[in-house]
Amino acid sequence: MSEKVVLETPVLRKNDELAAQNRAWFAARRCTVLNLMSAPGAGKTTLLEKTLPRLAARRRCAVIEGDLQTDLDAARIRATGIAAHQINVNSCHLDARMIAEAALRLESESPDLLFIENIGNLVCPAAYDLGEHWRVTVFSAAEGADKPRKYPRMFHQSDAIVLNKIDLAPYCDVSLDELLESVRAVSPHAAVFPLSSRSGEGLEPWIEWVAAREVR
Ligand SMILES: Nc1nc2c(ncn2[C@@H]2O[C@H](COP(=O)(O)OP(=O)(O)OP(=O)(O)O)[C@@H](O)[C@H]2O)c(=O)[nH]1
Ligand SMILES: [Mg+2]
Repeated sequence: MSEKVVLETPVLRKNDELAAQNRAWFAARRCTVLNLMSAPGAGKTTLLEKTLPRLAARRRCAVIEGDLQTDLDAARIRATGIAAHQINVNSCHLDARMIAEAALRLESESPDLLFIENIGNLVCPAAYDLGEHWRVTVFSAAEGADKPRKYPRMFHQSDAIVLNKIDLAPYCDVSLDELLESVRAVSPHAAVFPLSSRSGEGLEPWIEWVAAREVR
């Protein structure tokens, strides 16, 4: 345990320094950055596919996509007409250095709203500040009402929590009330958005929350 602390601390300290530089770099360009985190398959890309066209009239959007392999997600985003840059990394999380490099590639788009889709993982991304202004956890309601309590860090650190796939909850014996209680227990102050990216139910409050985000 003590060995783990010795190894991790300098890595995270260096990452925090770079993240602070990223935040200032984005702020100087009036670019608001959202870091979307979740377990694999919770619906981050689907949520973006539904969200981006609704924002297009109000905000100039761009996306950084993180994945181990393939540029499938970036292709899905580009199909909506929004610029996307894919990062492929052999890692369970994105870090601030990767974002610094990727942001340069999207600079010519001069986005005022930049989404980062993190690597699908409910644990590691929570430890790495990317220089974002807002953190969002996307959780699939099909995965069980106990999960926010079992994997609290990501939920606890998020400004907003999207409870996606509410259309599936009844088929998975998941009580939405219990899930909301579990979320509130670990993250009492986050904005919570139960919705279905598939049916569009509940999407509107989420869109309005995103549209109102500014650099902070
Ligand atoms: N029923 C239902 N399915 C959904 C919903 N949102 C996403 N899906 C499905 O869930 C699967 C995974 O969605 P993605 O958007 O690829 O998830 P992701 O979080 O981007 O996945 P990774 O990038 O691989 O971590 C796809 O088959 C989607 O069609 C939803 O609200 N309801
Ligand atoms: Mg994805």
